[in-house]
Amino acid sequence: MKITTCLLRLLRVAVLALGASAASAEEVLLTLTGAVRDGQVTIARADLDAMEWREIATSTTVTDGQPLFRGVLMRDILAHAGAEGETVTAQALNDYVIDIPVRDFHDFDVIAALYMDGAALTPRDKGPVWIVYPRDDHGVLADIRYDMRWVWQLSALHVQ
Ligand SMILES: Nc1nc2c(c(=O)[nH]1)N[C@H]1C(S)=C(S)[C@@H](COP(=O)(O)O)O[C@H]1N2
Ligand SMILES: [Mo]
Repeated sequence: MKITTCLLRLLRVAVLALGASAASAEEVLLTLTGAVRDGQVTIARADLDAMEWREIATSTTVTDGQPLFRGVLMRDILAHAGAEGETVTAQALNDYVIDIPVRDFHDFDVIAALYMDGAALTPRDKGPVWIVYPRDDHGVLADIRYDMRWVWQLSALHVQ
């Protein structure tokens, strides 16, 4: 009897764990609106996992040294959403909003980063998604105009 109870409990823990990971894989990280497929496309972790991941080691205005960021190219996210436009209005969880020319994402390998130095970015720490430019690879990017486009806590992209 005890063994049965124990096994049942184990089974429940396993089922709960599976449920939790499935939920987080489907949890919406980014919402794209405007000139995208069907007017709205949501991106979950599972969608990003099906795409190519890139790394950028770069200095930033808010960290020391050159952290290693890992994420998905912004241009790949736009392509995935069928985006057709010249400007992306990026919005953050803290209501920060800024317009970014889509050109940036073709001129530079800008990523939507989910990890910094191997650790998942959390809403407390610029996450879960942070727009990261390859700042150290292009002199022109070390400029306030571009620093303003490093949106942390990114939640939505409106394409026009
Ligand atoms: N979510 C969010 N992202 C943001 C901001 C912000 O207020 N909220 N500030 C932007 C600005 S104006 C700059 S210059 C850079 C660096 O901001 P900091 O120097 O104020 O830390 O992050 C950008 N990303
Ligand atoms: Mo700024």
